Amino acid sequence: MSDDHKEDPGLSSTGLSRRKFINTTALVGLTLGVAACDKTGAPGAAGEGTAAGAEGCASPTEIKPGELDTYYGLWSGGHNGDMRVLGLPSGREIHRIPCFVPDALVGWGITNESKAVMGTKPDGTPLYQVADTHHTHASYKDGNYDGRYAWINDKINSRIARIRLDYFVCDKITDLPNVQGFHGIFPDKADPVDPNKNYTTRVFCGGEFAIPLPNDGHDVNAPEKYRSLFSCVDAESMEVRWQVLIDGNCDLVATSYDGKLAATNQYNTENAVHYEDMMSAERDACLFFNVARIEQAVKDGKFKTYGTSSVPVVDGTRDGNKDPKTALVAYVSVPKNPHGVNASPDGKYFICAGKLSPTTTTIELSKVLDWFEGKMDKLDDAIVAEVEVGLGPLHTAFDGRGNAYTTLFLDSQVVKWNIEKAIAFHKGDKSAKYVVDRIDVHYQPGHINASQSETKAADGKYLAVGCKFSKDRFLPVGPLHPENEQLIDISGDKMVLLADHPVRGEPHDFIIFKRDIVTPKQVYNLDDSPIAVKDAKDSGVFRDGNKVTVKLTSQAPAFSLREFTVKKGDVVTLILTNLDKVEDLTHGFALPKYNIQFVINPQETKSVTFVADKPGVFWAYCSTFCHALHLEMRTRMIVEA
Ligand code: CUK
Ligand code: CUA
Ligand code: CA
Repeated sequence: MSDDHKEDPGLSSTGLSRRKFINTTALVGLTLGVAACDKTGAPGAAGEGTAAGAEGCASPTEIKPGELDTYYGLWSGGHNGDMRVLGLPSGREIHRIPCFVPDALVGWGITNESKAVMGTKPDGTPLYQVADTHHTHASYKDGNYDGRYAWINDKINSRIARIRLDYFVCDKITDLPNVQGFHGIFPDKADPVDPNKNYTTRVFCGGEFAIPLPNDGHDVNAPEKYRSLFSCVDAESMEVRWQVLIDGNCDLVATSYDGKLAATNQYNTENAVHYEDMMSAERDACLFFNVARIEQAVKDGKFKTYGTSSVPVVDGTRDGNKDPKTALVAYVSVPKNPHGVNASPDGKYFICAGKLSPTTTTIELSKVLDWFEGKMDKLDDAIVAEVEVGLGPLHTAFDGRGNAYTTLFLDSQVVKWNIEKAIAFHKGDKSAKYVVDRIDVHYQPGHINASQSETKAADGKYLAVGCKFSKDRFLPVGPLHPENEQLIDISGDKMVLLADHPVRGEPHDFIIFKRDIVTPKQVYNLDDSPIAVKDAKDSGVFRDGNKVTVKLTSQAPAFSLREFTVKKGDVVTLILTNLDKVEDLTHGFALPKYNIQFVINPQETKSVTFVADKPGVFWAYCSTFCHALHLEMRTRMIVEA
């Protein structure tokens, strides 16, 4: 967009040009920032105002040495296949949780325990070396996060990982059958029929690419027969409960607060295989899944299975779902290649961004339910607003005060708009100024999320924006640029840009929640592992034919065995328990020439299995600085020829 003034439908300012508008924003930020300057740096803490950094006032994103951030951010780790944990507002990266891809620090993909989660090839190496994580969301209770779990998708291999938020580790990975390009993911927030289950028990997963079902080599040249599925995974067992066969495809996923509806936006209503055909229709769809009806259909045996998968697949196609009273799926029409579907924190609306249309579409959930019950004839009457917001709208966040914040990829902006005013405008009140503010971001934003945005506790303080291009914002480092995560203060009427954070590509999505939602454990329990070596006296070399178990403990600054001897060709399983109980007293175990390195946290047990195929002396050493005698902390593996 140029700086020239264009008639902006619903712009609440008094017709300011873009240039003036930006200057005004900056000024407001500056003046209010001074007024609101306080020691904690929390926006709005000193009153109404924003907390933009200003002279003589600490930046609100600055966390002084020794102080802690007030929010956690869970960031998708993109191509590293991990989840990153940030502290906000500082933006400091505190931790990375490996999931789908091996990790050299902790030995993910090296230890038997991590390989059991990741899955292995017949030769015992991890199943995959690559991943592409996009979306991460956490478990709910009473409409807010409950700190139990988070989930993350791998788009490349259609796998879903669960992270335990007590230890901040990945504990399960499930492959989705019949699906390629698993993209959107969202946990449910309640059960549609059991009011006692006001917490997450399901995770919904959208399949983006259509494939032949089963994908076993038949119909490869008949793309009109390719299909996409929407999947439901059990939050506890992580087993796939059911799938829905649909027309078109799935992109992002959202869930209602009452547990009755899950939705996916769909950009390929055309069922096309080439991009130009995927954008041939003027409107695509947002699909609503009636969760209770789908589960009843599964109970009633109204499903199919495909190939070797035993997961029940119900019919959610347009043809099979024409009668609202029995329909499992509703297809609401939304403009051209929509991207993103997000649930407003008041529980009333889902918002679909237009992507190829400069609009956002607001769908009222009670009306979708009315349609399912036969109380409303035209499903598209559930659309209560479809308003212009700018070019390339992708994702939407909320402040809990009735405002939505949508990224505009093409305009490189975030637009703040008021949902009820957009509804009034859509109804015909052309004086309803629904656009509240715009801010330039750097550059081409994709995902956006506000603190607590996707919960009933949306607090409207911080907004993070994942900018796909950083261009000139950081020191140049060659051709591969970092991405730019920007932090915006949304506590006032005007958005104020607070900080740029470079981030390794490509996170896509993230969530931000108050730090008291989780209470991470910092020391394991010895009983967490069934194979723990609970006492140094239990250490030793135990032989069963050519299978050898080496039991070892660590306690700074020594391993329990000073050396251990095996024979060339032995299949060695080494079990190591860290008996240190002190917080932060982690040891490492590195074994030269055997490709082994992993860390063991206080009271944690890990194991590795390898063939002792190289005779000689191998100094296994502690690879994590733990003690003044850390360098001396070694054991000697002797492999006899
Ligand atoms: S998609 Cu990346 S910007 Cu995978 Cu969530 Cu929209
Ligand atoms: Cu133990 Cu370093
Ligand atoms: Ca389309």
